[in-house]
Amino acid sequence: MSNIELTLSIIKPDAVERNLDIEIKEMFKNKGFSIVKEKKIQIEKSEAEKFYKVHETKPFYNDLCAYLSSGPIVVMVLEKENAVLDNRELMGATNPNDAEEGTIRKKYGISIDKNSVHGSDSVENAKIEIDFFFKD
Ligand code: IDP
Ligand code: MG
Repeated sequence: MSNIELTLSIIKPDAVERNLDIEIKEMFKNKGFSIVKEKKIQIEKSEAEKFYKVHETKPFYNDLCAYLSSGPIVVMVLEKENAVLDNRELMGATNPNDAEEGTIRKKYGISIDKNSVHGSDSVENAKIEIDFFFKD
């Protein structure tokens, strides 16, 4: 049985700044993801605060929101069988030091905060996050 899903991916400012968006998009395509929507934008800190609201009680929340709004990002809707989990696997662990070989964060991540990509963590959150960026 097929289980085609959509998930939201963000190429974060540290990676866009280093012009890694083309390479990262190639990594998605090579793993069988289709990029069905895509835009390069810069968001306000207030928007980052809404996007990362689940983390509002964390000590790193303010820095995280300042960072996500600090420069251009590439926001994408990815489509694939089991897209949510497969994207999490391709991204690698939150801390690039813990990420497996062959993952995006191992290859390109600089630190736990500058870890190059965001990916939805559940089908439910993928819907919410896709609406957040692409509901017109
Ligand atoms: P995820 O991006 O792998 O889903 P989350 O736990 O949802 O990880 O955290 C969201 C983002 O917040 C991470 O990608 C990372 O940039 C940042 N972050 C998470 N934990 C820490 C931390 O302990 N210090 C600084 N930044 C953190
Ligand atoms: Mg997360």
